Amino acid sequence: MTTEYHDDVENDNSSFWNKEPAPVYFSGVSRFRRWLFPGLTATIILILIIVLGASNGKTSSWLWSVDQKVSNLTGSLSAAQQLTKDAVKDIHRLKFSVESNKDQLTSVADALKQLSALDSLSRTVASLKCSLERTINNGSASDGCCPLNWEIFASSCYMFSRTTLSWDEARDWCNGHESHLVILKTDKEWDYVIQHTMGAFHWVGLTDERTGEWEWVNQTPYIMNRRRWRPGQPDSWTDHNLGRGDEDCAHLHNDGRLNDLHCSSKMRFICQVHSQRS
Ligand SMILES: [Ca+2]
Repeated sequence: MTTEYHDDVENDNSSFWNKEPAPVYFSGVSRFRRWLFPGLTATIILILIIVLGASNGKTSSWLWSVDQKVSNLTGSLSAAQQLTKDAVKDIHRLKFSVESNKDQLTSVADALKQLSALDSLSRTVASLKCSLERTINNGSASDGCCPLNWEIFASSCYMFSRTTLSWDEARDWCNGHESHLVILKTDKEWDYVIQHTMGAFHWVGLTDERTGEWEWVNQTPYIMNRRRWRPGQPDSWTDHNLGRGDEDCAHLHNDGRLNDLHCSSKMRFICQVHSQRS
């Protein structure tokens, strides 16, 4: 009984030494398993928190960016609205200005009509003056008669312009005032005209545009006199960048000598008309 008991005890002891480690081992695994799920859960939650946090940061950044864009758009819209208001105001101002200018243009047209009438009146006055002189001088006007404010020299009347025109415009202006661009034939005429034009360019009635040969504006031939021209002129220069053609029109230079120049150039001019004699 004792042995059996001892054996039992031994067995029990054996059982005790042999079986005791097993529960220790299974207890560690059990604890690992017991903490595994909460640990994983906590890790996943932590990862979710981090991801959500990062995502939240990105979202906040995106929302801020959108907010800025909306703010900018609002500002742009306000500026556009202001510009539109300003444009409407400008349109109203322009409309008022156009209506005002329309009235002014009507006034200018009326003034031009009056000027035209004055020009006609001026010619009538000049003619009356001439008739009066003839009456006073028993039927002859000693110095002839010229349009008002024109200079008289020998048997011609001269108009030295202060405005500048192209050669063609100057020719037309003279023709429109019953005269022509000046034709200079005698030394006395040259000297008289040069005295009145020194220091400024003036068109004269000389051109080679029609035939290539220099001729006066009334198509009488010009006899070349080199001393009346500046050295090296006329040269028919073409590098003036003033359009088609070369220098086909003649003008008096600062020193009173001739130069050929492109006809489109603008300068003063001289008109001439034969004075009215009895
Ligand atoms: Ca020239």
